[in-house]
Amino acid sequence: MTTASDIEPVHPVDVVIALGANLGDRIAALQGALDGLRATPGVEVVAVSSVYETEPVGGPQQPEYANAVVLVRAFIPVMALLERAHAIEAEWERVRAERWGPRTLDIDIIDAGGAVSDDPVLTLPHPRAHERGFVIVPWLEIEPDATIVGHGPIRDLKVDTTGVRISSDRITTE
Ligand code: A4P
Ligand code: MG
Repeated sequence: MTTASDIEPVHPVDVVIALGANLGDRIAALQGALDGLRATPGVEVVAVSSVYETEPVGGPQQPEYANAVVLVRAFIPVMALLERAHAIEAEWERVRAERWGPRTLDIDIIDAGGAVSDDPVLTLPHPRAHERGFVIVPWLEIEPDATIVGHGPIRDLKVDTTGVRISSDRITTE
């Protein structure tokens, strides 16, 4: 098995992070995630997408999500960034009750400098990102020339974008 620690990419590494929330004050949770990432030593936020209002994909019947994508430059190991993401989720009292179920905050690492890992703790690129409009649409907005290892340019992906609508809500680094 290739683990994330085996193939830790050369630093600094550009990391694509997807944020999602569909319980409670969703925008406050997304903003809290962004603030938490910004406050992380060795992490610089490079770009932040608009917020998107998205229909839930998979799981039980659940409320609509607010989703956004953030690009960061990481001077720390990607595994450390994942641990930080879990800590930020915990601050928002994320309860892992049900896979694909509703959550106050979900922080997924989508891509880390093109690294490939099948470690279940940190799978890279994120194995479902290439088929998800709620990831690809916001990612395209901030990085139109991006590619996903094994899937090519994200602009060429045939993702279902119905149910992905830009929102007037904003999260910001200001
Ligand atoms: N893990 C492995 N690789 C990664 C990675 N690249 N990034 C591990 C983040 N975590 C990764 O995650 C389960 C385990 O995956 C963790 O222990 C972590 O180490 P989780 O966040 O507890 O579980 P989850 O999010 O419920 O599962 P999963 O498989 O990550 O779900 P998805 O695929 O993220 O789907 N619909 C809309 N419209 N918008 C959404 O945001 N999100 C989901 C969750 C479903 N439907 C959605 C949305
Ligand atoms: Mg997740």
